[in-house]
Amino acid sequence: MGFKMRTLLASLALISVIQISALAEERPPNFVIIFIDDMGYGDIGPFGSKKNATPHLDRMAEEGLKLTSFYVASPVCTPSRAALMTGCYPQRVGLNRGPGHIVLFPGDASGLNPSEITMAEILKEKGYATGCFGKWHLGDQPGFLPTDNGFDTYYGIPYSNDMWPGLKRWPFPDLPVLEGSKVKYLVKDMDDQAELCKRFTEEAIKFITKNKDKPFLCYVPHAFVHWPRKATPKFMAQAANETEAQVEEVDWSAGQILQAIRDLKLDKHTMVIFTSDNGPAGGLSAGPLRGRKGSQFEGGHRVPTVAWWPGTIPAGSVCNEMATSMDLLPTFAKLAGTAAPTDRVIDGKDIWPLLSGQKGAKTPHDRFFYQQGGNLAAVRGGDWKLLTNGQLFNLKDDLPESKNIANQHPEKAAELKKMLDEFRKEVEKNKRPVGKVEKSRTLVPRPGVEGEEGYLPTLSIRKGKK
Ligand SMILES: [Ca+2]
Repeated sequence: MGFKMRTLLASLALISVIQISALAEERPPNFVIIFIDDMGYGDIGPFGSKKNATPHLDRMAEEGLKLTSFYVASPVCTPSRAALMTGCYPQRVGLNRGPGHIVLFPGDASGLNPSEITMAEILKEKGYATGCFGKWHLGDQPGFLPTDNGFDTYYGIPYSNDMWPGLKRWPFPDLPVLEGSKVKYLVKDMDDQAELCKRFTEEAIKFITKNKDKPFLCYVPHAFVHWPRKATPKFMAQAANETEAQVEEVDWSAGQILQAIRDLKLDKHTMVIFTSDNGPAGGLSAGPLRGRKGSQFEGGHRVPTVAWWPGTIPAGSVCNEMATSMDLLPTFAKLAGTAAPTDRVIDGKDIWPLLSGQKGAKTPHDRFFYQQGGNLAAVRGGDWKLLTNGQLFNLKDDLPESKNIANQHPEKAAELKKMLDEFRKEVEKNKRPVGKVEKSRTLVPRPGVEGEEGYLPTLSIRKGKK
């Protein structure tokens, strides 16, 4: 081979290397998060449910990775979502509880501080289209909504689907479905409730289709399977009850989204995470775990999680290492060619070595903190878990947390107690203020109440008065 030919080949090789990296730079992966409300660890086929038919999630797990020790940072809605969006423990961003209740209520003056940097804002900065389709629950005042926090597109309910006049315990306003920051329609009855999964799925697929030529973040926090429950007629007809019908409709939704991604030939460029915002509410299952929604036991925090990215995440694999919803922000940021913010403490860590199935990859966390009632309630370090009440469990030998062995292992209990103390101190030092507005009002009025009084924040009035 002559000198000229060699030089030519060498420069061609160089050009293709440049082209490949330019392509990666231009086209980082898409991200989809399907975030179910109140679904437990034992509610889907890949995690052992025999009751619910979840063929699409079964296939997703066969083609992807099952994470058996994936945690949310709180066992209830608002704090769990705050952690997912910011990559931080909820108390760090002031959202470990709402101002008047364990979660935010309609018209509360608090919400996600606009100065927090959400996953959507990080990705938007890198040229991503960002869409949120479903239940937000991080504040309903100006500055707190998805469209104020990095999402170009929003379609969904601003808080829980039980915060409506159908629940008589509180004087709730009508339940609005928002498009952007505007009210699109009101959820009037159970038939409207039944449509929510289908509508959010359709809007998500519309968004994916529209943005198929650029990178996107598609966040789908379903209102299902939170009470009150009703599914569309097809699912109601084939399931034993409304709870099973909702689980199966959520499975359908995941299947529709995955199929849309395949049909658009985006499957090699898209990571999809399926998980839940906290442990099981009534009628749902924590499988082998102790505790439910609201609890500091494993059932409250450990959620059924599947990661899917054909050709990149190894098919049919299982990861038992500890990982958390807070890790998605730094992991996505890295894959998008950037990094988590460095001007503040971020609790999440890059879990790409776990997701991509690197041999021998270990959890980046030597500790994970659990909550109950908005307060720090437990810590896990390795296989050990200590509750703030002094109970010690070994999760490897005793997954159902049935035997308190604090007396047999005082040195382990002391080691974990030190982690709890360190966390309290460290968060006290590095916590950031919750978002606040001076004067708040609900997005829509209470039915039948005239004038400004109809917009009073739910928790500022007592039922029966006025
Ligand atoms: Ca929830």
